[in-house]
Amino acid sequence: MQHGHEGLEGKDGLSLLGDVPLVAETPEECLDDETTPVGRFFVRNNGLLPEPATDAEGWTFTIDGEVERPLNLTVSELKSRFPHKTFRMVLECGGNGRSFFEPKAEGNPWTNGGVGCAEWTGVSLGDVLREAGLKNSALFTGHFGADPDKSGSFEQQAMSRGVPIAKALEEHTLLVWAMNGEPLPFIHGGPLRLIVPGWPGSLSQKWLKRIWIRDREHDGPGMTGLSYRLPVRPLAPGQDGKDVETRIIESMPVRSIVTAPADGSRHPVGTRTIDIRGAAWAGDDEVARVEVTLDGGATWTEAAMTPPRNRYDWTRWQASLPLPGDGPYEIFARATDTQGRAQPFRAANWNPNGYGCNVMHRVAVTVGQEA
Ligand SMILES: Nc1nc2c(c(=O)[nH]1)N[C@H]1C(S)=C(S)[C@@H](COP(=O)(O)O)O[C@H]1N2
Ligand SMILES: [Mo]
Repeated sequence: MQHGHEGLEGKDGLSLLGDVPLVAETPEECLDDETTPVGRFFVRNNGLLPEPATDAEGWTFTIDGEVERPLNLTVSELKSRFPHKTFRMVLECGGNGRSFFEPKAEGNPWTNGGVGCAEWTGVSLGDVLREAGLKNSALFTGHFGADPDKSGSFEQQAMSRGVPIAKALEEHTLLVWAMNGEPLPFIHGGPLRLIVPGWPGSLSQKWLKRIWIRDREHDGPGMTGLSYRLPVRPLAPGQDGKDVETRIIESMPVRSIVTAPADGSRHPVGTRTIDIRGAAWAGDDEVARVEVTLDGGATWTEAAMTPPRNRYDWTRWQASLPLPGDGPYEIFARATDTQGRAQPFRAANWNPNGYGCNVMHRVAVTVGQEA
C-alpha cells in the first residue's frame, strides 16, 4: 500500500518501483478485474509531475508541422467537433517483464505489472489529423507533454516519442479525456493524453500539449540510442549494446498473467480442483489460445477465453484443473498469438535496456500444508 504518497492518492495495492520519477506497478493478483479500476492502474513517469490543470475543458493542444492547417484546440472543442469513441484497451510499459532478464537489464525492474486495461474515451487522432490536412511529407508524429524532466527543467521533454503516420491514423489511436467513464485522472495524464494501443506505453503521451507532424522519424528523448529499440541481430545475454544495429519497437509481444490464485497462496487440505483465471494480450496481434500447466509443461490444458470487446482489449481466460493430491504446485500460463508466437519458459531476446520480456508467468501455490 502506498497511501499518502504524493501522486499515488487513491491507489490500492501497487508496488512502488521508484519515487522520482514516480513509478508503481500492479501485482498480478490485483489485475483480476475485467476492467482495471483506476485505483489499481500502474503509474509510470519519466520526469516530474506538471502543475495540475485548473480548467480541464480549456486545456489546449496543438497540431503543427507537416499539415495544411495547424490546429490549436481545447478539450471542449475536441468534444464538440469530433465523434466520440470508447474502447477498452491495454496500456503496457515497454519494459514490462524486465526483471526476469538474466543478467539484469537497465531500467525499472517491472515484474508483470506494468500493464492495465481500461476504458478510454476520446476521439480518434486520425479524425483530427484529417481536419488539419496531412501533407504528403507527413511521415511521423512527435508527442509533447506538459511535464518537466527529472531535474525539473522544461528545456527538454521528459519523454517525447512518436509513431509512423499509419499507426497515428488507426481508429483506436485516441486523444483521451476519460478513463473508465470518469474524467481522466491527473496522474494518468488528465486533462488530455494519447493512447497508442499495442505499442510501448511510452507513446501514450500524458498531459498532451502538442503533436508535431514530421517529415522524418521523430528524434525526441526516448527515440534514439537504445531507448525503445531492440537489436536487429540477437545479443548474448549481458552483451554490450554499443554500436549494434537497432530498430524501433512497434507491437508488444504476446503475454498472459495469472490473476488468481495469487502467488504464494495456500489452499485447504483436500482441495482437488483449482480454478485459475487470468488475462492475455498480444500487442497489435490477437491471442489465439492460452494454456496452463501444473506439471512443468508435461501436460497443458487449454483455458476458456472471453472474447475481447474490441481490438486491443485484453482476453480474460479461465481454467479448472484437477489436483492429484495435497502439496506444492507451480502454475505456468502460456499465451500464443495468431502468428503462432508463444511465450517462452525462459527469458529470451536479452537486450541491454530490457524490453519485451514475455517469459511465462509462474505462480506457486500450496495445497493442504501447514504454514
Ligand atoms: N508526458 C508524459 N507521458 C508519458 C510518460 C511520461 O513520463 N511523461 N511516460 C510514458 C510511459 S513510459 C508509460 S508506460 C505510460 C504510463 O501511463 P500511466 O502512468 O497512465 O500508467 O505513460 C507514458 N506517457
Ligand atoms: Mo513505459
